[in-house]
Amino acid sequence: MTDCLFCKIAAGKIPAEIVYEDDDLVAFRDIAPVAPQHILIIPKKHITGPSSIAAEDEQLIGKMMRVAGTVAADNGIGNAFRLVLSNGADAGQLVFHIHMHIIGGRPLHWPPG
Ligand code: DGP
Repeated sequence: MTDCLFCKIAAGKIPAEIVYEDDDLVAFRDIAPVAPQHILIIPKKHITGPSSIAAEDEQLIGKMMRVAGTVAADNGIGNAFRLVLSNGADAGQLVFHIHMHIIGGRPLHWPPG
């Protein structure tokens, strides 16, 4: 998608502090961290959000979850981290390219905000 911020980050057209990349996924530091470790992991494929995941995306999204765990471990929070996906503006989704927040490095409370 041409006018998507995270597609542009995935394509290297907008700079980001990338901590992981492969053919399918990119993980980069959130520009407004809410914890000492706050990383976003995205598929390079444009998917608008969780409710737009198609059956053909199941393997990709499963990989995103698996790699999130390794990214967390590689950044020192492998034993205590939270994965967050927001769907829709009313849920706080600001960027409409699916992304999973990997958050850790401080106590994480429940319920989240
Ligand atoms: P959400 O509210 O779930 O849609 O989260 C969007 C996140 O994206 C938010 O935590 C801030 C982050 N973000 C927005 N613009 C940029 C950017 O240009 N670069 C980076 N690294 N993160 C961004």
